[in-house]
Amino acid sequence: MKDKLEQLKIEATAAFAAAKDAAELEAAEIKYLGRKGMMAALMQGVAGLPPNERPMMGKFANEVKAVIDRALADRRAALEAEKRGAIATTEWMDLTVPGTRPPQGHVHIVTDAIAAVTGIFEKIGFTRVRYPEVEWDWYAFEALNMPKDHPARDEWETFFMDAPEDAKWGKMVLTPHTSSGQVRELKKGKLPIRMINISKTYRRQSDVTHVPMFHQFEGLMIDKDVSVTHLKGVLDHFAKEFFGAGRRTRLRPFHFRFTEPSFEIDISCDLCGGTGMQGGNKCRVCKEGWLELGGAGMVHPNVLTACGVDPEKWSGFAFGWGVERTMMMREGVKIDDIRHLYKNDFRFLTQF
Ligand code: FA5
Repeated sequence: MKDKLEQLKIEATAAFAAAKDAAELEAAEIKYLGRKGMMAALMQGVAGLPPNERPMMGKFANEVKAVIDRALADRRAALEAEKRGAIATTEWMDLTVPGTRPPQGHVHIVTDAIAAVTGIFEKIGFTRVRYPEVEWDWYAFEALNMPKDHPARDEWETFFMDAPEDAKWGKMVLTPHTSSGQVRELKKGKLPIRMINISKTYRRQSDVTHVPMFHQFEGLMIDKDVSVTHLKGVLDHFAKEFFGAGRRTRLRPFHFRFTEPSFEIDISCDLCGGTGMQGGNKCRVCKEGWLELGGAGMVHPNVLTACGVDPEKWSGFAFGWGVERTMMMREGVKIDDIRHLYKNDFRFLTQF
């Protein structure tokens, strides 16, 4: 038994030392030290010896096993070190080679337009605010000089919330226009005001120029002696900054219950170059060379009064434009259906 153990020690340590890589070392480990390996077999033999021989032989067998274990550990460490040393030649890299850029996304074009609009108005002293996506009837209509059952409300094709009516503020609606932000701002009572409210708005509409969820930007300037000239100046400044000097805008007389006088603002259509025609047909988007971007006017005294502001002392203008439509009219954008913006089609979005 002792000879056999000696023999195993010589053989196993030689086999480990000769292993050229981790796979060979593992095979040798299984052969000599595995559960069904040669060392285990000899250990079983020791267990079967007569009781008087067992302790001495057991001690010797353990010594042999310790030597073999160490030989295995030494070789494993040596192979590891060899491998690490070889990395310098097998796995070198040139840190000066330009890297591969990960694919980079970009913000949605509407988000981009919101940032651009904000930037232009902030530069001329307007403060960006945003108001809730749900609103009370009073803020959306009543305070804006549209009493209950007034037909002017129909224009806003409003979504009503399935929520209890408030005794003071009325029904809850999905904000149909950012003009309710005028009311919220005026009711704060901090005058003068230069506000630009950009928020989400909702209407029951869907076609080439309408989506059920869209954004509006609402300007409100309240001060002493503000006139239509200031309104025109601010809107012309915006149009020049956003669309470039070459585009034309026009103010068209209109009627809103919450402004007096009221206007709609059109811009010459970029899709058809302001001609109203595209390839022998009427322009799909504007049909007439001009596209309406929003409404504007001088804030009606009834609105100021409803919000606790004295119309004898203060006056001002307001305007509300659609962000999506405004963005679509940017030079070169050429989107011929507003609904593309919210289809989440990657092929469409990655064009910008
Ligand atoms: C209004 O919403 C008024 N609150 C604007 C206003 C503000 C007038 C302040 C006076 C003073 P109108 O319903 O026309 O007005 O909408 C304004 C703009 O929002 C439209 O010109 C258009 O650019 C955009 N818009 C309206 N409905 C939609 C829609 N369903 N999808 C996309 N854009 C829309």
